[in-house]
Amino acid sequence: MSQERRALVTGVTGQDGSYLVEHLLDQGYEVYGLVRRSSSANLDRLDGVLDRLNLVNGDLLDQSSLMSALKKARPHEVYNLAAQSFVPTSWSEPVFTAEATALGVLRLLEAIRAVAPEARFYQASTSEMFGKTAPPQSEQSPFHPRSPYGVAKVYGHWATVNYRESYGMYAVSGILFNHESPRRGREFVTRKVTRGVARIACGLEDELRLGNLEARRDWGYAGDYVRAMWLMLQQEEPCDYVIATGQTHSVRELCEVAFGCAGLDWERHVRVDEELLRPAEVDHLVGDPSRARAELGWEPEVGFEELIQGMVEADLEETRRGLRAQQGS
Ligand code: NAP
Ligand code: F7E
Repeated sequence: MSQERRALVTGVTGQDGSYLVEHLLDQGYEVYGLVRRSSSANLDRLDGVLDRLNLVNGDLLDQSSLMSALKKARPHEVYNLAAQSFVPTSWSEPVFTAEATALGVLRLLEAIRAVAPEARFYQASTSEMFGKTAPPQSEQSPFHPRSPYGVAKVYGHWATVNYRESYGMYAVSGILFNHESPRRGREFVTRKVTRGVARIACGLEDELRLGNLEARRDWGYAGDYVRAMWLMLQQEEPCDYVIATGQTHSVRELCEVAFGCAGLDWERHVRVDEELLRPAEVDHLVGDPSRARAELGWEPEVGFEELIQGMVEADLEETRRGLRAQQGS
C-alpha cells in the first residue's frame, strides 16, 4: 500500500481482533488496538503480532478514554469489535451488556464525530439480531432478538445506520453469522466441544455436558470473516452486509463431526444438562450472503468439516502440550 493507513481496533484481545490485526498488518496498516485494564495478562491471542501493534488504553464504558485513543491513533478506519459477546452472560449481566454492547457503540460514534469525523467506522453486528426470524436471513430480514445481547446489538446496529444517515459518516454494520477458530473463547459451543473431545481423547475427562443439541447455526471460519470486515470499509459507498456461509448444522451434528475427528462416538460422552438451556433460544440461523458475494467479491474459503477438524487438532495439540508440561514438572 503506497499511502499511509492507520486503523484503530477495539476488542483487539478477542478472537476476531487477533485475526483482524494480522490482516491489517498484512495490508500495510499501522494498527492501534484498544485494551481495557485487566488484573492479569490477556494478550495471548496477539502473541505473534505484539511487536508490530500499538496498544492504547481505553474502555467502551469510558467516553474520555475513547476520545484519547482516537487522538493518539488518528485512524483512517475504526473497527468496533469490543462487546460483552457471550449470550448467556447477557441474561446474568443485562445492564453491563447494554452498557458495553449497545451504549458502547454510541460512545464510540460520538467520539469519532468529535475527534476523527473522516474515519470510516465498522460495527460488529450479529445474526443474533435476527433471533426468531425464519431462515434464510438477509439484509432485508426483520430483527427479532432473543437475548439481552441480541437486543443490545440491534441498538448498536441502528446507531451505526443513524450516524451514517444523520451525519454522512462512512459507518457500516457487518451482520456476521457465527464464526469460529482455534482462538475461539472456551465457553462458546464449538470450542467447548472441540476442547472436550481433546480432553476425552487424552483420558482427562469422560463426559461433556451441553445444552440444546437441536439449535442450528451457520458456522464459518473467523479468518475468512475478518477479510469481509476490511472489504466493507474499502467500498465507494457505505453499506451493510450479511456475512455467512449459507450452510447450517445443528449442535448434534457438530458433536458427531468433532468426536468423529478423534475416532470417538459422541453419544457415549455427551450429556444434556437442563441448566445449560437458555431462557429463550435462537433455533435456526442460515445466512444469505448474496450481497457480499456480488458487491464485495467475498467468499468463505474454509468449510464446516475443515473448520471443526482444525479446531480439534489444535485442542489435541494444546492438551498434549499441557500434559507434557505437567509430566516434566
Ligand atoms: P470476544 O472474543 O468475546 O472478544 C470481545 C472483545 O471485547 C475482547 O477483546 C474484550 O476485551 C473486549 N471488550 C469487552 N468489553 C469491553 C469494554 N467495555 N471495553 C473495551 N473492550 C471490551 O468476541 P469475538 O468473537 O472476537 O467477536 C468480536 C465482535 O463481533 C463482538 O462484538 C461480538 O459481539 C461480535 N460478533 C461475533 C461473532 C462470532 O461468531 N464470533 C458473530 C457476530 C458478531 P477483554 O479481553 O478485556 O475481555
Ligand atoms: O451457542 C447451543 C446454544 O454460545 C451456539 C457469539 O459469538 O455467535 C455467538 O453466539 C448454540 C446455541 O454461540 C451449549 O444454546 C448447546 O443455540 O456458541 P454459542 P451463540 O449464542 O450463537 C453470535 C453470532 C454472536 O454474535 C455471539 O457474540 O449452541 N449450545 N449447548 C450451547 N452453547 C454453549 N455456549 N454452551 C453449551 O454447552
